[in-house]
Amino acid sequence: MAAHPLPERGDRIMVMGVLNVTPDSFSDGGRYADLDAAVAHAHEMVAEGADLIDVGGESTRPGAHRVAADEEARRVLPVISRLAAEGIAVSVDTYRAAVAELAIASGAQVVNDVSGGLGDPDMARVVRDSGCPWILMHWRGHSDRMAELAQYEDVVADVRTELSARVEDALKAGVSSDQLALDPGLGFAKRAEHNWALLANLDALTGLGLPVLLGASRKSFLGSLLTDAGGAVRASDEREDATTALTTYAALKGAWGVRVHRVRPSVDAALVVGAIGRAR
Ligand code: PMM
Repeated sequence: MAAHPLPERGDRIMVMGVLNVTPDSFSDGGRYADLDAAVAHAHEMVAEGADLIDVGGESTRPGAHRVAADEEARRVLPVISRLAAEGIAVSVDTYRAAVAELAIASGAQVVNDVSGGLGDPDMARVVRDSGCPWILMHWRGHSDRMAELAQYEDVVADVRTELSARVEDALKAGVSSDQLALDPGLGFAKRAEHNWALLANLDALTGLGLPVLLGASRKSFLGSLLTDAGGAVRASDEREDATTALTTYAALKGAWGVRVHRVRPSVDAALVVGAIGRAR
């Protein structure tokens, strides 16, 4: 099938709304496990301007339990089928080729792969055969090993080199460069200082010439920045303003899009940066 690139808009960067259909995701876990509730939440995000709904069935939160592929499919496929039938653009957040293949058959238009292709050797074939866009996130291993894998010589250079290798592998497997996008994988085998360094040097990734997605929404490096007077880490649903600040930054730095839990503030921020850019 012919490759089709990631969608873009002329007025602002893209905003991907997170729809975790898992009982244990760290920020919205359990709330959208029920099909109707999940679909209703997707509608809310679309009404607020989401361009893409990212449906995931396995939490990637540090220390989260992995689920079997059939359980992951059982969680995501009904939601994807319903949303796709209603004309809503969907990405599937999975590193499993079998789940991605079923999701694409159910109407998913994008594969959001937190393993950058490392999690399943068959993913490149599925992506190549479908022609759909493939977001390659920087990843070093599953959640249970993330802390020990957060060792870098130079985090910016290392992430750039490792993501470039993922791109090479994809191209060798016959995937078209038009299909690819990159993501630094904030919080995945990265301590707070690694995330800040990657953000400060985002040009190192955008300079690779592929669309870049940032997933900073509500992550713990924001919680530890925003400690209150007593030193307590800010709760995940109170990290929205910081998330919006990073959407503004992503838009200014030329990212393709952001992956967020609350859509409207990021859409607003993206529109503001877009309007300033057009007035130049
Ligand atoms: N983060 C999470 C899940 N999927 N996908 C991409 N491309 N980038 C990310 O940063 C990313 C992701 C984990 O966050 P969640 O548990 O809040 O969904």
